[in-house]
Amino acid sequence: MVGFTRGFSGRGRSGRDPRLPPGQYDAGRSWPVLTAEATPKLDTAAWTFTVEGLVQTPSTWTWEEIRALPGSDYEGDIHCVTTWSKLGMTFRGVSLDVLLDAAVPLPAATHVMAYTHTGYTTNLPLADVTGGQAWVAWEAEGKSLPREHGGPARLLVPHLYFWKSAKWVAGLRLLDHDEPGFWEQNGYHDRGDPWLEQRYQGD
Ligand SMILES: Nc1nc2c(c(=O)[nH]1)N[C@H]1C(S)=C(S)[C@@H](COP(=O)(O)O)O[C@H]1N2
Ligand SMILES: [Mo]
Repeated sequence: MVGFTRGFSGRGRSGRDPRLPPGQYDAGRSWPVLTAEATPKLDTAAWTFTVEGLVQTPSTWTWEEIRALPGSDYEGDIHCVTTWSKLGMTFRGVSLDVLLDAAVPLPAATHVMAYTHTGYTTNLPLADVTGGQAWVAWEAEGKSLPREHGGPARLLVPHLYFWKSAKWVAGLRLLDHDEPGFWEQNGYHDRGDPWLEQRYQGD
């Protein structure tokens, strides 16, 4: 007479949370900080976000302007290549769809290089940052994004490993080809799908 409630715990038969991609563990309440550069102190009065490169209308938003755009939420999980995941996170920001719709990608655009106010970069196929899959996020867990987690705003691309979610994001450059960003030049996988365990080049 035991075992009937197992399915209600949200765990798989193995006891593993089915939201965890292969090779990942649940970090629980802790949210590790992973930063290659020094954490900047960015003033929102001088902060901007730009969409440029292969677009019809290169566009820059100030902090006030981007905050005035229609916001949306992400509720779900994030996965770091160093094997921690955090389940059931909440972020708020603006969908990249809204920003890209304003700038209008040219037909030749296939990839984006996300760049930051600190010099960190990461590359993504345009198809991974459209269709409701990516945000410029300024809130996490109902609070302003902490500085060490990329505040005032970071990129959020939660279906890929978290190194793609550039902290202190400053803009997107649309390209007609792929180009490796900071970690991609240093051995990380070009795309980084956690469900396919695309951790390193060659995975
Ligand atoms: N600017 C910048 N963004 C970055 C990084 C970084 O070093 N610099 N690290 C990436 C990596 S490897 C991860 S796992 C996440 C970590 O975000 P967190 O510190 O908020 O957990 O940010 C990503 N974005
Ligand atoms: Mo990471």
